[in-house]
Amino acid sequence: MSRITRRDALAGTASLALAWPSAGLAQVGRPAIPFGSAAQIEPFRADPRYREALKTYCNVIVPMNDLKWEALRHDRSRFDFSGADELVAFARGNKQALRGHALLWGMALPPWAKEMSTKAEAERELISHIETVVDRYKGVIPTWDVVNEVIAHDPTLEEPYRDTIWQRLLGPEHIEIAFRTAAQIDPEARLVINDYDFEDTDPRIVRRRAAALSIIRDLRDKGIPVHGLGMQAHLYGERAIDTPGLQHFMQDLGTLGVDVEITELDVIDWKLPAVARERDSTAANLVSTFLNAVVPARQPKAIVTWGLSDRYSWIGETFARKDSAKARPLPLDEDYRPKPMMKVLDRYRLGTS
Ligand code: 9MR
Repeated sequence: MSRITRRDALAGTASLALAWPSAGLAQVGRPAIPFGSAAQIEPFRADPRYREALKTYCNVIVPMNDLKWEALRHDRSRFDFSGADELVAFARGNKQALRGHALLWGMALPPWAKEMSTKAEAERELISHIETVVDRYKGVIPTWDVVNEVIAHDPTLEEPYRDTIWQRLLGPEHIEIAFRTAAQIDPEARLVINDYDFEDTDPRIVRRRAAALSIIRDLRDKGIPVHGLGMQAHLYGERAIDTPGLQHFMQDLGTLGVDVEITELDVIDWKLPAVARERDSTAANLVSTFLNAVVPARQPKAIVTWGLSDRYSWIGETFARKDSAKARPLPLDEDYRPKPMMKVLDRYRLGTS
């Protein structure tokens, strides 16, 4: 499979996205942090206002689903890059940076991949998948979520890994294989371990932070390049942010020399009051508390929300409210009007204080 070239993407408009583009007007005191959103191919194709919002607010774009195995590998015998290529071309045309999500995940697999049955088969498929995908976007997608959600939901020190087909067939080595392969194909790429549930005070969350650190330390000890931890940050409206715990976590990541990125920010508002104004203000405060805990302790390489407008989000389906009110997890409302959450993000996006 050939590599995507400048010409393929969008004639003459894009510069190589090896570095983050300028993130806006930095003002004294607080530098701007590259801000962006995941982009879903269906509204991207159908809704011009969606595309406009991506252009207006983002300097980073993440194909939400189109780089997953389910999209790329529907047929075992050929890769389908059509959706990913469309989003990549859009980002490059607008001089936006890209993040790739995700080279390995236990979910969003095509049926044939769920049926793999031997170690050799899993290893062969994993390596050739990563080789093909990273090579195609080499020099174009500078940052990859190499592994997504490999930490157990409730890990122990003995059993930190999530039970997936990769873990069942390859054991913990699946993580090493993924990182090693990505690094071999694109030695310049920033390689990230991406996961959820790091933010609150629950003992399970404390164990998850410890598991992340131990997995990263283990990779580092083996000389495997891991550059960043992606914190998804699907924040629960009803849970309190653990500011000291997060600050400590940032320090520990710093000691390991690992950067942090916020990769899927949104607010799970299923248990918040129905009144939109109240919900929006609680969500904005939560995002503000979270960013205040993280950013001064370790400035993220990027802040990415999992969508921009409440019109399109996974939250309403996955976390259904008891009343029938629509979920309001994102910084723009259904009509693309900025909500209080966007004001909070503006401080980081634009570097204002
Ligand atoms: O938002 C994504 C949704 O549209 C997909 O159907 C789903 C399965 O591919 O994945 C969702 O995104 C997930 C992300 O890839 C990893 N972290 C959790 C996100 C929400 O489920």
